[in-house]
Amino acid sequence: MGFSTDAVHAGQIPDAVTGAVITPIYQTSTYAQEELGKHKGYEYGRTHNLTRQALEKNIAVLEKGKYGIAFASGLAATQALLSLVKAGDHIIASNNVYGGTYRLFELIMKDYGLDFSWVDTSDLSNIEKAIRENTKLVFLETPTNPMLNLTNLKGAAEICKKNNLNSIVDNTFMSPYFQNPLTLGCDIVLHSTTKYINGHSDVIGGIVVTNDEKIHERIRYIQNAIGAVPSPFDCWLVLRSTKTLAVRMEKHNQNATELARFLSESGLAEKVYYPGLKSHPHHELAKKQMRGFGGMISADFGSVEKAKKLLKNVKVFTLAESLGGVESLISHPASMTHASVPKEDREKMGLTDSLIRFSVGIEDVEDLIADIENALG
Ligand code: P1T
Repeated sequence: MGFSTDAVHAGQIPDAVTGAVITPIYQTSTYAQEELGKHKGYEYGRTHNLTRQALEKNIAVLEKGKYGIAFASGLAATQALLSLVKAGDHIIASNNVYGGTYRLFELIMKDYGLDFSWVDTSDLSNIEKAIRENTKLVFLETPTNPMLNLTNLKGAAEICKKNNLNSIVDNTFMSPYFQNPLTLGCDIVLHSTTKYINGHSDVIGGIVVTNDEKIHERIRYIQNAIGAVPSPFDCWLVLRSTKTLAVRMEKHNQNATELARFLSESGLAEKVYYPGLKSHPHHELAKKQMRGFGGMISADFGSVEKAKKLLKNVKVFTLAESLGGVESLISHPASMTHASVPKEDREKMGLTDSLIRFSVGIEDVEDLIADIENALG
């Protein structure tokens, strides 16, 4: 089936009792058992929930994977993946990831005996050079948040296979509509469903997708044992949203393409980072491994004063953390999403104090362009 057909139908079984077309919200913490040891396969809400199962199946199909395991947030999903390694193991990670991922790895999990190397994975030789005896995982984010750098996933997956390492890809920025890392040979896909997959800025959630039975078994075990599960209502909201993922992503992509062109041609910004621009260093790779360029743009306005003026005066864009919703958001990564990253490391990758990140929504693009012009006017 095509993506949109799967988005609407995969994992959606009409309710057995009433025939309800939409999967019900099974808002229950436990299930009646007929007698000791005899039940319908549902024992306890943390372990089993049919609304959650429907969501997991739906997103697994969209990511071309066999198994989906849902979590209460993107970071809870990331944390669960670290249970694939143990104290003394080493992980290679993209040097520019979401600031919260950096904080979890570097400022929390390091204290539990894990070791991390942060490398620019857009150059595959950096991954090879960082491999040690005790390396177990390669954690990739592509395009990265907020610099929008790309990693060649096919090449990275080959290196991982050759060296017996598991590859994880945070695919949040592209959503399964524009990029499917499992089809490029990667082992695990991770999403913050808070972003494009839910798309309406009203849920915090995460999911892991894989084709590997052993990884699935381990992460499923962790989902229950640690218990960071999403609520049935949140699963239902996300399931409602995946049905329109394709149409939303098309519009995000179209609006961001126009806005990126405007920002770079108008001269309002000094540097514009968007994989769809020919000037982007990884534009050719973007055309190959993605089916669109997404809705995220970063731009350096050259001075903190100009950046602040823009953030203060926009009216259609909302100054807020997060991304991927139908409404356009604007943010200041250095002081907001990436404040945990040391300033020196931020600046090395171009994440300056005058960098602004745009999450381009699905409004009329003329209004978005006028909003930026007026704010700086
Ligand atoms: O917020 P949460 O659902 O826990 O997801 C964390 C996360 C993981 N991966 C990526 C690429 C992300 O962008 C995020 C969350 N990001 C933001 C809140 C933000 O404004 O960038």
